Order: sequence, then structure tokens, then C-alpha cells
Amino acid sequence: MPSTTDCLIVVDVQNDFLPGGALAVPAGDEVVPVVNALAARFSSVVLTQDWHPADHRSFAAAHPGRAPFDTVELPYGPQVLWPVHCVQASPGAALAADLAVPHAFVILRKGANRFVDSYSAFREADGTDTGLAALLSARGITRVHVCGLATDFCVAWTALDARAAGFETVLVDDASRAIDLDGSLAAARARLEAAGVVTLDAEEIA
Ligand code: VGL
Ligand code: ZN
Repeated sequence: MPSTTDCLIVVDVQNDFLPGGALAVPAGDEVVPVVNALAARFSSVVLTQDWHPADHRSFAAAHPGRAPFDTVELPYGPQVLWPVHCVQASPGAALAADLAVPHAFVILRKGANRFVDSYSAFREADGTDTGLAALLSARGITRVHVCGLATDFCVAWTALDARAAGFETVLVDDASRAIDLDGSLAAARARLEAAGVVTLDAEEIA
């Protein structure tokens, strides 16, 4: 059983990432019952929401002549261009209707800076600290489990930054689903392993 020093971070389980959504993750809806059951075992749970202004720089629509899934160079590095998704307060940005995590103690919204993307819940693409590491540390958290959507983007980035911030870090694989764009899932798995992030399924979390 996870202890009081454990936290579960549920990343971006939002309508736009579910089948039929603006940036649908294949089988993204399958994580919901797994996440609900998993979260019930944790006393500390954080939810995140991708939360972009309508003209966010990560949207292909903000780059004339570019298409979704192209990559461009932005001041902070390469940026994949996405379809318009998770626009602040839109129905697509809402948490999945059947996500049932009433005891989550914080909902962290990220990607709200128009000029900077934020796959990670810990820091934006330009390195800006969201304050999450300090918040978790202040509550005595030493180990973080990360799950949600999508494994190879926001889940992986969040797990890598949790590890970089000094937390023991576990990616809960069967509570996550990937976009898998040009080998992004294999690349993410390699980076996670190299960083010392452990990958487990929910039933393996003792
Ligand atoms: C995500 C792409 C763009 C994610 C968010 O939640 O993995 N991916 N914005
Ligand atoms: Zn986004």
C-alpha cells in the first residue's frame, strides 16, 4: 500500500485526449478505470490539466504554413506543433467526466503561458519552475508515481522532472497511453530508464 510519503500524479486525463477529442490519444479512455482504482490507494494525489490560451504557440494554427505534428524551433528548443487542444475553460480541457479522484489535493494547470509549452508538471519548456516539487517536498513526499496521458509526452516529461527533482519515480504503464509519434514512445522509454525511472503496472505497486 502506498504510504503518506507517496504521491500519485495523474497527468492530463482530459476530454481532448480521449477518443473523439481534439488530440485523441489512442485508447486514452482505457486509463480512466485503472486510474480511479489506483488513485483510491493513494492518500496524496495531484491532477494536472493542460490549459492553453486559444492562440498558444504549440498550436500549428499559430504558425502559418505549418501543419499539426510538424516540428519547429522555438526560443527554448524544438516544439512539436499540435492541433488546437485543451483551450482554457473549453469542454475539451475539462477532466474526463468519469475520472473519480475526489481526494486530489491540487489540480495543477500547465501550458498557460502563451509563448511556452509545458509537457511537464514540474517545469515549463523554458525551464520555469511550476513550484510542484517544493509543494510535494513540503508535504513530506519522497516518491512519485506518474500516470495518465500521454505516456510519451506529458507523462514522460513529468516523470523525468520528478526524478531530476530528487523524487523516487515510478511510471505506471497500464494507467497511461501513448501518442507514439515517429518513435516517441520508444525514445521516452529509453530516457526514462536511463534516468532511473522505474516502470510498473498498477498491480505491481505494493
Ligand atoms: C500533451 C501534447 C500536447 C500531453 C499535451 O498531455 O501529453 N501532448 N499537449
Ligand atoms: Zn498541450
